[in-house]
Amino acid sequence: MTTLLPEAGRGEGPEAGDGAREAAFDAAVAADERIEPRDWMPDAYRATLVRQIAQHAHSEIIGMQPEANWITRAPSLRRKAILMAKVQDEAGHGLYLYSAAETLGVGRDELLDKLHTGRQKYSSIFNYPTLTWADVGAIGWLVDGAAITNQVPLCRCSYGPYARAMVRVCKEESFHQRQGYELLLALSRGTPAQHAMAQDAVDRWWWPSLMMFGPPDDESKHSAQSMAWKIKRHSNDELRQRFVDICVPQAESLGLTLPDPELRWNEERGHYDFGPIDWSEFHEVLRGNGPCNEQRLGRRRRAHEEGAWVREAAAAYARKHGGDPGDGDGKAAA
Ligand code: BYC
Repeated sequence: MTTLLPEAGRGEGPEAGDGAREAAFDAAVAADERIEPRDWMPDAYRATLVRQIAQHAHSEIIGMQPEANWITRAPSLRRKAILMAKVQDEAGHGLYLYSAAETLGVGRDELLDKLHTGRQKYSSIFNYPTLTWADVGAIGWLVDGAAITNQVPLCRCSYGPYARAMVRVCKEESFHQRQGYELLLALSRGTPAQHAMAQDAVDRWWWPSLMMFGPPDDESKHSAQSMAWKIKRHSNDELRQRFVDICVPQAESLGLTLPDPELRWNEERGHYDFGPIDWSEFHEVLRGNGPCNEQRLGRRRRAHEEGAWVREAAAAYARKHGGDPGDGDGKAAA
């Protein structure tokens, strides 16, 4: 953003109070300029971004677990290499996003602590089990597909570091979605047992994928403000509808059906109608009662504890070489 002074200087004169800084912030958002870390921003804007970016980062690293479950059992070397690359990409997305959150003045330790103690959320979708190899395909096609639908508009988010992180994330998610689609296509065209396995996975992942977009608009408490701030560009229901419209023809090409008898083209609306979502299931998952909540969080806490020695060694190395102990690569922070 160019019209706002950096925080250190902006609004410090007697003539520029919070009102003037807020007006400059509002004007920048209205003009579709980016807000950068050193710009003044309302406390609530900062808090909303920390909440959303942290939740997003947590989703990326928790999201590694359901798929990593299949790395050692991938059916071929090719599939194994692809899956390992994908899971590593998710770790990378987590790192970009934690870095984006850090630009808002929160430490990674603090965010991880909030995840581990249940004070911050991660996406509902990662509380479902991956029962068969076809689930890897269904996650790629549906879960990454839903993620792209949600995240492409976030490339235009008003907060610069989040928007820029999303550009690379979306490119990688696009590869993930295609690998899932291709995997399901191979199964769908395979033996009857393989076809049935693909259909079963789609049956189980379809509704939870629709829930990823969040509660319906009339129950979405943050949407109106986040859209006014241009953090979100579309409502939860708009993105959910966009996703359904994309998936129906893709399911047809895959030779698979979506588990919704009410799914049909509505000429008047120019969209597919779909059946009611079981929001009680979504709320149960958010309350910690999904099929895998305990397992996912337990595994994450364990991984963090088991990694303590790495963090300690990195900090000791940094101290020894005159660097910033918080800078894990040990390079000196000037
Ligand atoms: N799960 O007012 P609302 C990936 C919460 S990972 C859990 O509509 P908002 C991948 C919401 O936080 C991609 N909680 O909220 C990784 C709020 O609760 P709090 C993950 C949810 O923020 C590995 C309350 O419900 N994507 O792609 O305006 C392998 C009310 O909701 C969920 C992101 O994180 C949910 N699904 O809109 C494969 C995208 N939905 O915080 C793939 C970034 C809602 O007040 N996030 N809640 O206690 C967003 O775009 C928005 O935060 C949401 C929700 C659309 C998710």
